Amino acid sequence: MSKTVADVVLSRLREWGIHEVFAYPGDGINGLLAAWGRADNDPQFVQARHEEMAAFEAVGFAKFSGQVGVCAATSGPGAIHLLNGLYDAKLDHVPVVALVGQTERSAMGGSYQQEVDLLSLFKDVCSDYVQMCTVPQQLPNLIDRAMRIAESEHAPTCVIFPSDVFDLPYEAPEHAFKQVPSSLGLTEASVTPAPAAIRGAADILNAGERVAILVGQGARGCVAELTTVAELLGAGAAKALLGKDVLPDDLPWVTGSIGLLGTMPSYRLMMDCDTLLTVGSNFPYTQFLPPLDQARAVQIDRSGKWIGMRYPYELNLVGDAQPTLAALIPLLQRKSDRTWRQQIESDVAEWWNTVERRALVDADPVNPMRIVHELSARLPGNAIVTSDSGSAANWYARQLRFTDGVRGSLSGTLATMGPGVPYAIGAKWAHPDRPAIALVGDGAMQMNGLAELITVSRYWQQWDDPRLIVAVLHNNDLNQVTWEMRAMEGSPKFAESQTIPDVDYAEFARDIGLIGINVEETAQVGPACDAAVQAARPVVLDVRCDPDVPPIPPHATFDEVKALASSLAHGDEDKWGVVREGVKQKIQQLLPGHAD
Ligand SMILES: Cc1ncc(C[n+]2csc(CCOP(=O)(O)OP(=O)(O)O)c2C)c(N)n1
Ligand SMILES: [Mg+2]
Repeated sequence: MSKTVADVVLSRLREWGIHEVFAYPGDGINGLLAAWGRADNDPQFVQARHEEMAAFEAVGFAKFSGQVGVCAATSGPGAIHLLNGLYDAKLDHVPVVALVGQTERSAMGGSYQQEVDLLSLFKDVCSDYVQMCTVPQQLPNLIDRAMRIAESEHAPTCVIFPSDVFDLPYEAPEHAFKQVPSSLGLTEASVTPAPAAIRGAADILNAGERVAILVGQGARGCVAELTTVAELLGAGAAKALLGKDVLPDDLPWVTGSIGLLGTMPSYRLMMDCDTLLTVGSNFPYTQFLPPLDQARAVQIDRSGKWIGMRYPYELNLVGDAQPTLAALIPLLQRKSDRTWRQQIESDVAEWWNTVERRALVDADPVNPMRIVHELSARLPGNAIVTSDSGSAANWYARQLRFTDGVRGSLSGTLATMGPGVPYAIGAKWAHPDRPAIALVGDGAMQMNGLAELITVSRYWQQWDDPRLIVAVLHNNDLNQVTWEMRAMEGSPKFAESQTIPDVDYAEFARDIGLIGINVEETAQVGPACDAAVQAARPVVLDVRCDPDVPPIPPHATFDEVKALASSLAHGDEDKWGVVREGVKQKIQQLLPGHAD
């Protein structure tokens, strides 16, 4: 039998080094599925429960492997389900290729069943590249460009196939008019700014007395350079959420996360500095950067498209982080006055004490910080940690102490609920030999996580290291919303909206062949974490957490947190209604702008 278009789609993916496609079937891609069968499931068809989760798995795979993630879905509803995951890729700058079916060419434009205008649907999310394949000669170019653009632009791309096109006999493009032959691969490029621009940056940084560094995911792989820069400048470095695993937390000058989910030393670093160096970050919350007229600032970013926002930078240095920092280092003068650096290091040391004390505050039944704290203490050095959106993101940002080599991520920019478990699954395809740990709220479990545990139960035996731990923050509440309502609206919890049904997550795990551990009280937390990190199969830690522990903003002191926690610990709604004004004021005093 001659090759079909679908055979060539799969063989081209193989030539690109793709070993897995996160997918869900349907008749829009039946021709592709038939080819998959002929290809002996190479690349592996990884079956998600829902196309959104297939897309999240591709995003997680791409984030943790550094390679392009591929997902596939059928026409109409399948394509629509992909969208949120693809937006997650777009907003966090992650390379993902989506392969999507469409109704047959003969039906297109006929308002046919499951016919959706897919070019328009994907136009925004895959704005870097979305194309439809209508004749065989468009291949391999469409696949090649989708892969190359995803990789070089760090963006999602999409190729749409009317279902009958998959079954057409393949014909390669010829050496002829209006034919587009294509080629595989692309090499890595490295951008270094012009020497004069580096000199300009060095002058600004050398003139400062109190230098702050902000790192994001664009600074990945630069621990040595950043350490040297920080040492020379006597600086400290704060981390944007997606840059949490870019610098280890055991370096004494690393102040941890910044922003709403940030730490006290990061806040002070930014508020008190006179010079800012931002490397590979588009951290959005300007109010957590230095006051606008206070600091002279330099930004390093790989692309002119993303540089210069968020702060009035004096110099926007377009370049990759590593070669730019390497070129900068010889021009930096070591600051002899180390007072600023000493202050930062003492703030950081004090902060880690605060983190521990907060985690040890009694709560009813379990303080959510405690479970994250105990997991942090047991994190294998090669762990990959994911978090869902919700209160878990606060604890991910503040409580976890990453050592060098630990990877972690979450939906940083879209901040969507739902990717915690799928990201961890994607991580297991990126690194089957590493343990994955997901921090997930019970709302996110009910939205996506429970379903995707079924995917875990289907595949875990193929992973070299079978450990995938899902820590469920079981508070029967959409707690992040409840706290936002209290803090921002001064409103009590609206139970109709935020109270969620009680589910036994551990029992569900046990029912599908995983290990499920119910953690009902604080004394069980440590032993449960021990069991999870030693287990020989995936584990769900179902932790009954106190919804009255506030995911408090960064500059709160330990005593303030404790007072808040205990004033709320035993409150019912009526009592909350009575106390809420006082608590609201208290919280607002802790918000930025009231920081003094
Ligand atoms: C898809 C989506 N829907 C809604 C939201 C708004 N949102 C952010 S956090 C959150 C609550 C999360 O609740 P849960 O998963 O139980 O975590 P908790 O905060 O209770 O720990 C909601 C509804 C969102 N970010 N994404
Ligand atoms: Mg919850």
